[in-house]
Amino acid sequence: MKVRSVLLVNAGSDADVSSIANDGTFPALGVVSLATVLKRDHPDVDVIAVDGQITPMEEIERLLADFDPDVLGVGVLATSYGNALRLAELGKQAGAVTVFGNDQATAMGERILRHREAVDYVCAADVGEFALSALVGALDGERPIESVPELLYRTPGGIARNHLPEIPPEEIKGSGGALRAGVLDAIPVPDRTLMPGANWSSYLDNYLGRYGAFHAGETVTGVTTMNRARGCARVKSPCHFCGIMDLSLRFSSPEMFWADVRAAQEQISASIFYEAFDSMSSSPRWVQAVVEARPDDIGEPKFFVYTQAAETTPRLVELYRRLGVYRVNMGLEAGDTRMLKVLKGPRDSLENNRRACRLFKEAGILIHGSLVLGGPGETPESLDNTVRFGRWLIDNEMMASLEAQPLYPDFGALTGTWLMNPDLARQVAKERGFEILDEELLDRMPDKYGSTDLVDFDEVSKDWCTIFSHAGWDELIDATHAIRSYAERCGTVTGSGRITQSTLGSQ
Ligand code: B12
Ligand code: SF4
Repeated sequence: MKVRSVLLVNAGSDADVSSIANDGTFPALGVVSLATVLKRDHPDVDVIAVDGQITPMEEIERLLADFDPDVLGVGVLATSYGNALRLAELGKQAGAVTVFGNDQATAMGERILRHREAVDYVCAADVGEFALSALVGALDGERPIESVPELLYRTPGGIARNHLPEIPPEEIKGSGGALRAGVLDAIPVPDRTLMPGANWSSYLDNYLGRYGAFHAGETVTGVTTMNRARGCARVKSPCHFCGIMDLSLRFSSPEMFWADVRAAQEQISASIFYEAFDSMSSSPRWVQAVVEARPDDIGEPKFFVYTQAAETTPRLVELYRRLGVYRVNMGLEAGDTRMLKVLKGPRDSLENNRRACRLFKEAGILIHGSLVLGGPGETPESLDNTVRFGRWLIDNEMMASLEAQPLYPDFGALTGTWLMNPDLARQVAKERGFEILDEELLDRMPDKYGSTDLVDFDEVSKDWCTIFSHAGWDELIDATHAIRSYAERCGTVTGSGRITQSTLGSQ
């Protein structure tokens, strides 16, 4: 076949999935970046990228029928799998080749191909641009399918996976230290005009509706996500609930960072940038290099970045201020030192959380925080400490937004790995000093969740709670409500991730 048109859709959250504070306010950059590389490598192909999180499903269905793409690519998260499958079925009926990517596809690729005929390919790459471009080349008959990086597909001998570098070595400029430092320069600056203008207007409207009050006296002209660094210093010992697939530290050059900012200013008048670097505090040296390379004529872009309490120092805060950071996303996780050490590691503590929050408050930097309830060994007392910490944060006017949710054991995270491997769970419990509270249920987990592609995330969270938490499920839900309703009463934006609205119940 000759591929003439590609439709890329970030699937929106399935019905009933509870909203997080930032849902619909920042763009799904993945599909835009994929579209950019496709246009560069295959200039004759028509490409459209849309975000299903803010585009009604009927509109996407209409687009699918009118555009009639040869290839339909869908970005799939655990919380959007139902919508993604519906799109794949419609695409298949219309004769398109279908390919899934993003976190759910990476974690569940083999199961998806085993259970879902409507899905032809799964791309398990963290950096998916070059894989998708190579897939289009393979469909055009220009290269073998076996050469497409991190692609999963059916063969007469079973499901194959091409374990190949996701960024082709020839795309990486420089060598040695420079290679690691600038590896993400291989990803071109996204052409944000490949996503419809209506999507960009919706992000801006949603953002202003939720956070406009924090920008009094200033004109916000556009919001965007950008991603010029990935990874986290905890790569060898991640937080137990962290489901991010590849935590190795990778960067773009500072020049590329600013080229990306400038392009977004020109293309969609962006003035607010969500840099999705998983942990910006993990590399103050890179932040400093970016600050030093700041062009004089770049204006006043404002940044929202991920940071860790344990890595927050006065020097880092000063670097953030010079960069233009106005808000940080900090996974505070708990208000109880014992729980913080179990969930994250020895450097974390309630005092460290408080210290980091004070430093940001003094610097006038807003905080988006989240709390995870029901970690291993959670007790009613530790839960209470976390609820009290939530109130302290709000009373001290430190929070632009505060989320709370029961722990979801992502199958890509250590917590999910323990469910799939009960012996490992027992060994870790012994080493880290927490108990297995329901041995029989733990032993049933691999059979219950090990081969299906349809995981009910409320149920798996409840099972987790029964096995690992002394505080019961109802107590976790009550604590979630206590934190969220206090936030709402005080005018703080709030939300909960990876749980359905029906399970959460009304406020
Ligand atoms: C920024 C961000 C957001 C933003 C923007 C939304 C978005 N969809 O990107 C906001 C704040 C709005 C958001 C919302 C949500 N998010 Co979010 N978010 C992120 C974050 C921090 C970065 C994503 C990003 O922009 N990366 C940069 C871009 C360039 O890369 P990318 O999106 O990963 O895409 C690349 C690859 O995945 C792949 N790829 C992606 N799609 C496709 C499609 C095809 C066909 C192919 C071939 C490849 C491919 O190629 C892309 C380019 O390299 C990630 C964490 C992380 N580090 O990935 C979490 C993350 C993706 N979010 C997550 C969740 C749970 C959510 C919510 C469901 C929250 C909720 N309500 O419960 C919603 C979902 C909304 C939705 N359906 O889009 C989880 C997903 C977990 C999972 N296993 O499914 C993550 C991994 C964080 C985590 N560990 O908990 N999120
Ligand atoms: S949750 Fe954040 S701090 Fe923890 S390992 Fe993942 S990226 Fe790093």
